[in-house]
Amino acid sequence: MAKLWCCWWPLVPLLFQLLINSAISRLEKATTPPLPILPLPSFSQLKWQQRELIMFLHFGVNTFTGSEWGTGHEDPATFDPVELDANQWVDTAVEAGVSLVILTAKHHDGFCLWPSNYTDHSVVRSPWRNGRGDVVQELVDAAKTRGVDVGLYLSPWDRHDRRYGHDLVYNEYYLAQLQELLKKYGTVREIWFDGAKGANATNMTYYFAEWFSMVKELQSSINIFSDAGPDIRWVGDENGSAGSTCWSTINRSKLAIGKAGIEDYLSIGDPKGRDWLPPECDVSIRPGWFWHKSESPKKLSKLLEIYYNSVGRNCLLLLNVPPNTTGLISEEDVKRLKEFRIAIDTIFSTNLAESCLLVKASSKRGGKEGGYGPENVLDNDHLWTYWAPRDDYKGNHWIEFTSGTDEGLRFNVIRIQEAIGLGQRIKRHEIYVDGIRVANGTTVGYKRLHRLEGGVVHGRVVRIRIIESKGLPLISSVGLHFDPYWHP
Ligand code: FUL
Repeated sequence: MAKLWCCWWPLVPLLFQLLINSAISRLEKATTPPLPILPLPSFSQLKWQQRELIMFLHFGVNTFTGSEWGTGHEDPATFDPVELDANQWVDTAVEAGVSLVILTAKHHDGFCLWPSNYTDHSVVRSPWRNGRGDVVQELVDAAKTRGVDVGLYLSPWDRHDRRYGHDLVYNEYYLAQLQELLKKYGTVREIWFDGAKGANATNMTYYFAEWFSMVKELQSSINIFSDAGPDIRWVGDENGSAGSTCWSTINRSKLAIGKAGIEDYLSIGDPKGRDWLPPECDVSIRPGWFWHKSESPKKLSKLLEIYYNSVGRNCLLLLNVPPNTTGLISEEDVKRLKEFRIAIDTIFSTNLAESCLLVKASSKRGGKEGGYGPENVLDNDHLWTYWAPRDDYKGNHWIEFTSGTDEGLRFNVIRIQEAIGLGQRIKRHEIYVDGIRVANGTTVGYKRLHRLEGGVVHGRVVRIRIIESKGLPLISSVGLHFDPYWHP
């Protein structure tokens, strides 16, 4: 017996190692996700990004006086939207596929759409609802019933209040109003700090640090919008168009609210940016922000162009639809919005890539069972399931779709989405159909849409090549679509 043990004992460490290895390999069964590349979006920024389309409601004394920037001397008696129905506003939003509506609680003229305790320049002095109305409350109630979120715009520039220009008292006044709005009306998902100020306006220092801290203290899930964030940045123009290169990353230290000359930086962002600060494209469905009798809504083709240049360039589209003097969104705007929604659904509800026989890629993380195969780009999760190449793959990264039919694929729009939860990465990409390049671009981000300048293409094999990226490219979704409204 002793002899037998003698010849076996040198094998004990080996057996031990085998046991450990098998335990580890059981643990290693699921391939781990790749490392993120910083900076990353916050939870609220990620939720916001998925909204794609949000609605602005510019409403106030300007609606009645026909101006865009009120003087601050307007008589509150002019505000009398006799048929105001916030349910109609929110129904219009829901039909357009909007999940967040942002109201101008106070524009530059200083008139408050809620009964503020800190000024009488408000609905209280108007004939509307005999001075007992509250537009903010009516919007909040209508939105709540329909499961829509609310955001508020509180203009820093106030042309009415006499405290404006006196730093301490005006900042106290502004903070008091912020507290009213953020305490009294339930959850507010976005707050808009507009950077506009007239050329001859009184000098004034805004205490942004105090404002932003107070906002975050009162509303944990809110996103703060301004020229400089801290959560959402202005895109640098008001035509609803982002740069064709558009990074969600930027350096906040280079930005300031109301600063001129940074528009291009805002529009393009910065691949080396240390802050995740995605852009929002604000634009009005009409020429003005406020409703004016003589103006009409943009054509459907214009709205679609805006959609491709904003949502299709890694941005959110904040589309303004101003209620009119009766207090309703005009029928022609409602109709145009419906057409817009129908068009978006028509274009994107069918993904021809799903009909492909074969989807393959240059490499995939974790091999066959890794869970990061190219087929992930065809499911409905556009964030957390994605195609990932192998860590050590050195060649060009590509993903390819092959049609199984003789007729092949006929499309004029290509959609690519990155798994931005792990950082924005792609710097340059190209798209080939049967070996011929049909489109190329730089950034992708949450969503990149190529509406083909050359019109419809017809072919069997579609390949997306990632020419340059920060680390490995991670693609969460690809779509090949047909846009019947596009006639280049
Ligand atoms: C600008 C303002 O001056 C406009 O009136 C409008 O509110 C727009 C959204 O922002 O800076």
